Amino acid sequence: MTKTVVLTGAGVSAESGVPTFRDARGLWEGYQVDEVATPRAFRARPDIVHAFYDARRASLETVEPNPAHVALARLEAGLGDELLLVTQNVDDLHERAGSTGVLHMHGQLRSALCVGCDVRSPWTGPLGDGPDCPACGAPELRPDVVWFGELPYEMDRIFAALDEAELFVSIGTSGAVYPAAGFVQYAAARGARTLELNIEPSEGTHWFHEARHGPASVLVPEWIDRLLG
Ligand code: BJW
Repeated sequence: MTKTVVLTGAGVSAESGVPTFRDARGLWEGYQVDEVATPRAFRARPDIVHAFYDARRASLETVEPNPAHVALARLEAGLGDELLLVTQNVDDLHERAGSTGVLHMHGQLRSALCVGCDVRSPWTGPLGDGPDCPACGAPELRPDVVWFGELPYEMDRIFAALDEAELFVSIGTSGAVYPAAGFVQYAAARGARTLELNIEPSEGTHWFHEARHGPASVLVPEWIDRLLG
């Protein structure tokens, strides 16, 4: 079996109705990135930042996994421990499709992080009304997402898997945000074959050995059918 690292981005959830970030009508249309996606923005205007994430958390109730998420769950069943599925997405559509070992490097909407005690708690409701932390009781919860300037989660585990990977596949990400955008070069330098599946060439498309362009709901099941035979 092939040791495989798959990286997904907003494009894998686009056909489920979750907006991407940088496309037209993306999440940041109407917002400046630095209004909502930095620790400084949160300190300056927690009301705006909470409203942005509370709305996105609530909208998860209206979306469902698409065939790309379902196929990736099938890949996990086929490859077992040989697969590490890393997502930049903060939605839970991989889990709802049946994936169990997903590494959310940019955090999760359905989780809250306590600024006081650093404990992460499952969370489905709003945070804007200042609820207490279930662990320490302080009313200091923030969205458990990784903003610009913060360290993404579990980087050691990701780079260890990239060190060993024979195949690295990037799905539905623009390649605009580091460190995820650098995984392709890192994996290729250590001997992995690299494949991009995206609706259009990403910013880093030239770094991949192979790139296929089309909707994730079509390309991902096709690729996985062929891989699993
Ligand atoms: C489809 C499709 C369909 C559409 N089918 N495809 C150089 C090196 C290292 C770091 C930096 C650097 N320069 C600057 C930095 C710092 C910064 C950074 O990258 N800035 C850039 C603006 C340049 N990075 C950081 O600050 C990160 N931390 C960090 O670097 O710490 C230090 C460190 C050093 C070394 C090792 C480790 C750490 C933190 C970044 C945090 C990003 N956070 C966000 C917000 C999360 C919360 C939230 O959701 O609101 O994460 S930003 C946003 O972008 C979000 C996403 O996960 C991320 C990536 O976006 P993604 O998924 O690619 O979405 P889009 O919209 O950009 O693209 C979608 C793609 O899908 C497009 O290509 C479409 O065409 C395609 N598509 N429909 C297939 N149907």
